[in-house]
Amino acid sequence: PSRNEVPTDQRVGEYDGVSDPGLAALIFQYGRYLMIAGSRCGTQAMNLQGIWNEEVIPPWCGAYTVNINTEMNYWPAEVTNLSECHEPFLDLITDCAKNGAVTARQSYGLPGWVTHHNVTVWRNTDPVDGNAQAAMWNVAGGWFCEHLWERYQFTRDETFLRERAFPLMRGAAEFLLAWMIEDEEGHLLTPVSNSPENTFAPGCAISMGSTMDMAIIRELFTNVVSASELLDDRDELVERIGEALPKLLPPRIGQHGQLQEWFKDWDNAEDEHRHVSHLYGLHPGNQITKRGTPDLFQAAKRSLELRGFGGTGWSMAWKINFWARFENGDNAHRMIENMLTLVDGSDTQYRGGGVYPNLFDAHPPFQIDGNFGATAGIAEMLLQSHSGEIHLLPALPSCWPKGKVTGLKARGAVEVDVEWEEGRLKVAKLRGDYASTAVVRVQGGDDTRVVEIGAGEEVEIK
Ligand code: FUC
Repeated sequence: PSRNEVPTDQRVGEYDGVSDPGLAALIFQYGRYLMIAGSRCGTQAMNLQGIWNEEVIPPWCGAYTVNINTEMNYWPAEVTNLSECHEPFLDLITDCAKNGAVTARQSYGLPGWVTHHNVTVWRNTDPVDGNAQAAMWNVAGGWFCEHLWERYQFTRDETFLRERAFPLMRGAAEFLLAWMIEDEEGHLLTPVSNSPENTFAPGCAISMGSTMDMAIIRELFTNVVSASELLDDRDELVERIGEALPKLLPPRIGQHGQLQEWFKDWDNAEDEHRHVSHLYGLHPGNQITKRGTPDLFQAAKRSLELRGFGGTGWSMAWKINFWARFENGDNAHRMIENMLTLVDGSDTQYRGGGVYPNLFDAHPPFQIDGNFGATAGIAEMLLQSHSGEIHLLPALPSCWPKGKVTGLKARGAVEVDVEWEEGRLKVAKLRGDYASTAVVRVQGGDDTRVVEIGAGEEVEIK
């Protein structure tokens, strides 16, 4: 019988990549289905369990954990062409900027707005009680702004950028600029931070300038300057943000050849922590790329190798995305395979991640973010556009020799169809509502070609 007739739990149990590529396609479409079902204009943004929560007090109180989980929920929104489903999260960001301005003023005596690692339906932006390795993390506003900027990148909606995104981006940057201090070498860095939920020694999580903090700030400041140029809207604050950029503490390579996670080279080579925050510049960011920053790229890869191929459900989903950015389709697929580990529906204790028999992501317990992370990761294996070019099939695994995908979205507001055979691109179609010039790379090749796409036209690449 066709694999589609086999019960899902059995398919998951038997998944080896080769004999049932349709299950990966199903996982991909399932994430889109969940997004359409769970996040529409006027609804709440999806939290840890989304609309599928069935408990009065769900795990982690059904919060928005914004040091990874909420953003991961929305990774597939733009790239899988569901931009309108992004709206509830963009609304949440807008609300947080209001409350976050009060938190910035009252808790820090600083301008702009701030959000910490946990938000609820009431949009509280202050740190929660409990342990500092989660709570003392105040760069969420920066990560939020990545979603605003990306929304513009994928849609080219300049009104959105001008009226909604830019004022929030500017305010988030204003807080972070005021929050940073200068070290003895003249670098600007965050004075107190963590690397979400990890520790560098037993009980020790707080230091200055963690790599993730600095990556988020560098990205935000870069995007504020770009947006201000695009909109021709510069002022004294934007000038100061631009001047701060070259002074930000840069990413560094540590003793294990890894991308250093902390201010000092405290990284433990045995550390398999589920968070891989120091690789923010690789994904979802775009500061670390194969061709732009080859040394940091190698170091980031070393870091990921050290973290291993396991983790909670969402952690494995993140690793699909990372390996896709490393243009390593087989390792990306290995993460899909690891994620497709069947977890008993009655199991709510953390014992290694996977999926439940209905394909819901299992942290465990149930958390919906891993589903969205997997969908985004699969998209990232087939199409990337974070480094100024449209890269077709950047991380195709050897077990998917033949296939096609239609209607993915690339930055620049270009819609992309791709078809491949015998592991090679057969044909791609690019189209958009706006005229654009795209630099196109195919399957990690050395050459790129420049393609002119007329407004409303479709261009074929063979
Ligand atoms: C963060 C993660 C946990 C879990 C929780 C909801 O604290 O580190 O693994 O996903 O959020």
